[in-house]
Amino acid sequence: MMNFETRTGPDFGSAAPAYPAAGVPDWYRDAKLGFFVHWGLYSVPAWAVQHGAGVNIPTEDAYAWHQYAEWYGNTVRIAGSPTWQRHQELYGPGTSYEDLADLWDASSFDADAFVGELVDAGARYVIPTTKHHEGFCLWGTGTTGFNAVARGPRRDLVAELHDATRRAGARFGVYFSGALDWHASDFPAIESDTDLFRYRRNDEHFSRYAAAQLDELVQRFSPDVLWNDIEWPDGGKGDDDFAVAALLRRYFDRVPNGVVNDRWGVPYHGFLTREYTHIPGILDAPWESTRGLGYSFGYNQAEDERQTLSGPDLIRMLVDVVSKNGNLLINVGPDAAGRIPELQRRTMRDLGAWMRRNGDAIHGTRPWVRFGEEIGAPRRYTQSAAGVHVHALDPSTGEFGLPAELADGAARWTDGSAVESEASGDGIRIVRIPAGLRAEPVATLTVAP
Ligand code: FUL
Repeated sequence: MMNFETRTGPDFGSAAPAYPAAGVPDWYRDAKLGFFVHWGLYSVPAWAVQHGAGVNIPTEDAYAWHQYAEWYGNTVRIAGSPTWQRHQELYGPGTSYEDLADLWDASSFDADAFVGELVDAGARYVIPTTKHHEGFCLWGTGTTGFNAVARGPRRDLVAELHDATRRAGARFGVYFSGALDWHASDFPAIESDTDLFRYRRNDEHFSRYAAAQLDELVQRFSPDVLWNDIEWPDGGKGDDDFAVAALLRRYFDRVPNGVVNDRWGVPYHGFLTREYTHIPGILDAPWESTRGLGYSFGYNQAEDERQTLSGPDLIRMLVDVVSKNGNLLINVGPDAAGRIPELQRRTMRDLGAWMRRNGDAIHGTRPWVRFGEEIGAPRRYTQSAAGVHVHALDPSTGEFGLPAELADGAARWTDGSAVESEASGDGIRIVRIPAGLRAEPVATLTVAP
């Protein structure tokens, strides 16, 4: 959970490599909602120690008790950790993490049905993990036999997800773990943030390996988003053809309307990433908030309802992020078989139902002059050609104040209910929330310009 955009890598002075022009395409700013899909060998054990209310884990134990199930391959190597202990009991001491590859049976996976659920929830883009820190490639790569076509599922999962996403009319991106690859590396387990930077790969040999993989993904799938993680090896930050600058130039040549994130460790970024972080106000630069529906990205079967965002919580989070100029990249963690666990589907169904009624006040919008009001009933603003959308985050309050700038505009509720309001002091207009909307997670009023 570190912010990788804070590091900018080696200083090359006047010999600095040439980066493509910075920027974020309109389609990305309009999309607002995407789904991350964390799926890998870690989905076989699908387990991390339970986090959340009432669980206090000292900083020095954060890695041994990692909240992310997709970190299992590291956590299991920390002797005595709860993951290590459970792994011995369940699989026997002789079973390595990588042995789980052959236990991975994805036979229930139907890419069209799977992507259909994400798009039904309102997603405009889908970003699966093509290679997470474990080093297992989910596509038929020519760079290593440690991949989903040669082992386990024996299917090209990235190709299937790509084809289904395009068929569903959504944008397709790839997550790629740039400098952390536990399969290709011979490092001890990571037990601290310091270790994380110490045990990243920085050598030229590995830079070439990672570049070949990313080039394959770009050539085969022309992804709309390159979502790199944990930076790029320092040995690949100069002006060689396997370095970030050249990779990005090749990427934008192939996908001129593409976009990249900020986790490359070089002085170049597309959108900014924020992970499990609340942003207090509008950020001028396009940004993306990401998190799991629970405390993990990879499916963690130790979690229950208490750790999982409810539909209404997720909807309020989306509105809050969009009002502040962000996109929400919410994560789904399928089980090994390729199904979305029911607890996550429940939340996604609520989101989808709300988006079908209110999606026009989210997709394609931009922030208003301020993100919302801190005083009185909580509300957030977005705007589009239709006007300013006022989102009441707690409709059970029954009413809220429309600020003076909006008090004279023609207002309408998303569901067509009549708008009842009355003038109050200071040019504010008090709007009463119709009874039929008071149980909504968020009630949205549009005020025409
Ligand atoms: C982090 C990773 O370490 C997590 O496992 C997850 O993939 C998240 C999106 O990025 O840096």
